[in-house]
Amino acid sequence: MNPVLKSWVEEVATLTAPQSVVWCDGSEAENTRLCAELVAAGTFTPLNADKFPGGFWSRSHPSDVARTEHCTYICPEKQEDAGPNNNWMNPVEARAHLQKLFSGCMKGRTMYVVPYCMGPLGSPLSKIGIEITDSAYVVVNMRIMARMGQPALDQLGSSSDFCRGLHSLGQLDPETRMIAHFPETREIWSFGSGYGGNALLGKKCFALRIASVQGRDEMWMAEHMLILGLESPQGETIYVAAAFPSACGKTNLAMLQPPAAFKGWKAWCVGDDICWMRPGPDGRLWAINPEGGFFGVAPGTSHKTNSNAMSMVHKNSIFTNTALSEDKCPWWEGMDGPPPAHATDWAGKAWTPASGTKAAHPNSRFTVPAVNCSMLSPKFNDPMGVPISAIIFGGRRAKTAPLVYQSFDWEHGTFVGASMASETTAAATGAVGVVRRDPMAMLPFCGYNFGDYFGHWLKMGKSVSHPPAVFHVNWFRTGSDGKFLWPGFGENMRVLDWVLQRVAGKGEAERTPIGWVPKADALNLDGSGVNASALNELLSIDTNLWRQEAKDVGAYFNTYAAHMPAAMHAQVAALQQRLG
Ligand code: SAT
Ligand code: MN
Repeated sequence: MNPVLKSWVEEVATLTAPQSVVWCDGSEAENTRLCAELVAAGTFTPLNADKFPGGFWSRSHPSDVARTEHCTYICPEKQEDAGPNNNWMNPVEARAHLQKLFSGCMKGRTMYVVPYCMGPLGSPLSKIGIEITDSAYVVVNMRIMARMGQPALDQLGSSSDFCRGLHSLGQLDPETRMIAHFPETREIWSFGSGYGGNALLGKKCFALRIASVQGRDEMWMAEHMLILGLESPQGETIYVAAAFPSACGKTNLAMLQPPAAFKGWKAWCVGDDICWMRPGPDGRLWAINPEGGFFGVAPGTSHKTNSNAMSMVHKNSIFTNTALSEDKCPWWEGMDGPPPAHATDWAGKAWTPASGTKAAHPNSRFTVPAVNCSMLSPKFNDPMGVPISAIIFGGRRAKTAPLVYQSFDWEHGTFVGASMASETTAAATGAVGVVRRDPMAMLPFCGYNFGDYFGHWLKMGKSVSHPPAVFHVNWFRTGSDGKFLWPGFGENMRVLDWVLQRVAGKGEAERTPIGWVPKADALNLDGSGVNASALNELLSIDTNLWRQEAKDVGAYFNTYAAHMPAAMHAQVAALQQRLG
């Protein structure tokens, strides 16, 4: 028994006073028992055993359906280390407050000790975390989302190098909710929420907020990126990583199905949300997906948008805040076929298509084991990961950004990522559709000062002889009629094809003030239904809008004061000069 772990668990049990302590081994038997307990407690409803074997439907508290950024804190000793991009609390004050919240909070409850490994077991890139939680829902979700249980404990051995995560549902009161991170001691304290990103501590809390700090200190990168392999008809596979904000289509892109015009091409999913990258001996960046499953947005998922996801959710999956049909199948808006005549909505109420309300919550989710995905990359469990040839940034923006452009070099690419902006989505509480700066799609997830983070990106680029080429895409550009100009989904392969060509030193491009933009005939649009005038609009750059954009980005960078690298200010000036 690991003595450091043992004494921490005892310390937490003394603080939280649970009725019993259970060490989770991650076994099938344990999972069956916990799911049965969740059914008995009314938290889980078993799904139709023919259509969704091993599946469960769950509803959360109606005030606990998304990440809550206003009560998420980064607590290093110095406020400037958290930066203006984070809520900061003095760690001494935060600890005192949390001690009070957690004191006796598990009375009458079971305390689960959940060991987990982020990354392939045995990989030198993997990291161990321990989550202590009073939620069986969290345990069974963690079992899907990470390599959970005894093998993680075995990998830890007697080491004290693990991320400590303490979680309690508390009373699920939004008023006392708090998700606090202590990057200096690799600790997470999460109170008052059972929602994915707030409660499955291996995911955003560890694999991004804490890991980004570890990456800074150890010269690697923890990024909010999918990882996708594209295999040509000749059998060569190129890997790309892509950063988009939450609920902007990462899971769909990660599971892309090439359209008919790309006969013989195969796509391989390595990950849909998080990417850890390190320099390899060959001077490239090598990436692993630290997760073991997918926690995807259900609404909008259909055979048209993501048929791989539609197939993978039929086995051993958990659905949270979708609707439930009378024959005990999950349902959500945007699914293929007609809506059910009668259903139970995400709030537990009887629902019909005439109700005039959404049956599924816009941020309802499926939790699915990665092994269910039929296009899962054979490299998913490879301890060395995969070499990344291109990084793609993307946001949800109606105007400004063209369909795709390539940065001039790594430094300019870092600037392109740092100046990202996107409309907010239902993945976090608050207004939806408001444009905000979201550098590298990391605004809610970077565990330290963004100024220093951009500096780290610049350093990483210099540390490798073959840094990935950097691109920006925008699937969400609208025309004068307000309609999307680009069909998206599988058709995005047409843009990825150009990206791959550019990586190979081919692909016709035009040098513009913002970067390299494809020449009109450089994209394979065969069978896409996109006509010449739409393409023209998609690739156009409005110089006036971009002058304003450069000004806004400059002002945004200034908020990071002395932490902002001079090279980033120089990029703003260079862009302004190119725009004239
Ligand atoms: O809830 S999560 O943070 O895990 C998903 C997301 O918002 O990206
Ligand atoms: Mn995400």
